Amino acid sequence: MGAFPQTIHFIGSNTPRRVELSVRDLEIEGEIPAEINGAFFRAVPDNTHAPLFEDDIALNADGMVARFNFVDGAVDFDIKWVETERYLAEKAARRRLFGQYRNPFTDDPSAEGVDRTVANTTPVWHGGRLFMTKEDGRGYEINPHTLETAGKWDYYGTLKSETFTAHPRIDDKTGELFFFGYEAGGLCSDEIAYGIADKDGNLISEQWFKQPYLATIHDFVITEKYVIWPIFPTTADLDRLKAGGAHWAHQQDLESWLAVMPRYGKVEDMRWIKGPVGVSSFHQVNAYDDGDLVHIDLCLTDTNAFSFMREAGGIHRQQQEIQGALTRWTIDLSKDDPQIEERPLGPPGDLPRLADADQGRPYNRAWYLSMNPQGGPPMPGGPVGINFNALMRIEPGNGRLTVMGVPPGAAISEPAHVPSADPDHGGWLLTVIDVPNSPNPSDYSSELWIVAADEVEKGPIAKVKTGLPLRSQVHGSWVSRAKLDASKLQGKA
Ligand code: V55
Ligand code: FE
Repeated sequence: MGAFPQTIHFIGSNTPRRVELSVRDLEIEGEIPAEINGAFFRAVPDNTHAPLFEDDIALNADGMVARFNFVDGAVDFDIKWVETERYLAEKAARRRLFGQYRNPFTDDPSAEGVDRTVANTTPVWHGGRLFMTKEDGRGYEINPHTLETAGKWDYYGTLKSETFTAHPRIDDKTGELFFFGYEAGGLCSDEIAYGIADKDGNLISEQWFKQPYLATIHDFVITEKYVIWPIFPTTADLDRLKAGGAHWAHQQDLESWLAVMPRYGKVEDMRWIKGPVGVSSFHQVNAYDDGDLVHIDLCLTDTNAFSFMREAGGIHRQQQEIQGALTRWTIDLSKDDPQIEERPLGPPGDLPRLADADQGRPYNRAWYLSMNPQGGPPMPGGPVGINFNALMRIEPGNGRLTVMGVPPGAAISEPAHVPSADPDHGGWLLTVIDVPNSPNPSDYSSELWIVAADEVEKGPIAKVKTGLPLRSQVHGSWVSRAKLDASKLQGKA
């Protein structure tokens, strides 16, 4: 096997770790609240083999599924590869066969026809099943007890879309899962599929529509009445792919769009609202409707946050120069020609977390990650290549902001939220913190911090120490013990 490149995609918390393991009874500092009973699943891109290209990126790494399992105040840790078609083909070949991120024209000829998706982005729990998702393919079902891969998920053969977003939205009240897939008809298809699965995990509708240009659509939002796709001008081009180029290039001169329709409506009733030029957002916090008004809260930046997507579009800007804000877009659907009204809600940042019960409804708190320049130089690693070092709690109604920092040089990853049954308690956040051991950026120890969700400024109430340097996650999900006990796939943890 070749050597790993020494770029931001392979150093710091992106250092390939490549180990499947199980550790029982992790060291705990403090006490785990009894209500934290269930599993925190994490999607972790890692590398089974060194890449074919020196400029390979973390988003192109193979999916691992990790689990912190909370049982009677103890915590066990496990991590396992997702056995995708791609993983199995490379395992058999004992080498890397797949080339650049989302470019099959750069693959070894022996990989032709093998599904390229890596299931490395979000663990999704719905209808009693766990899925590992990546937006360029369908999800893979994982046994939540053994972490073994059960196979690709197609809703009992009924799904038509070839892709499934890593950001479906679940309405906590109805239990329905709303999802989409872009490039739904295959590589560089301009079709978007919009689907709804009922609370039991059966596909009840799937409709297709076309997007205005071939954009990456990473996330979307629901409200009680509507479904909305924010579409930003980072576009794909089949000829560029055939020439061995990048899948995505940001276009700074192109307008953004909002596609809005009644969530149980027909795609023929889609309304298209033009948005600002050149902006980008990978994650939206939430949205809700209020009469004819719809509010959409986004982690917005003035250009694409991923350097490789900017550079493919000829945009050369340092990561630190990128401007942004947690932003509210409001539209008035009673108007014939609604315009986007924009106002800032909070400092720049990304990887937002919402309490499940607040999805698509008026809400008074959310959490996200940001960068505190006083925290020292950031640890390299994470999906973008530079880690966050602060956890923010925001009250979007009044702008109240509280912050939790981390030790100097440490990295923080997206928190999961564990609700409390006590209506006067805001629940807890679980977040992995990578704490440096030495000036070598690959030398750190990963800890899971437990934080009172409404008192982040007080810091952790408990720390679970893995004693290991874990590779950066992308997204994570909390699943309660009751849901795990009732899962469709069973097996010994
Ligand atoms: C993102 C993550 C991806 C991807 C495309 O966070 C976008 C954004 C982990 O994979 O393939
Ligand atoms: Fe994401």
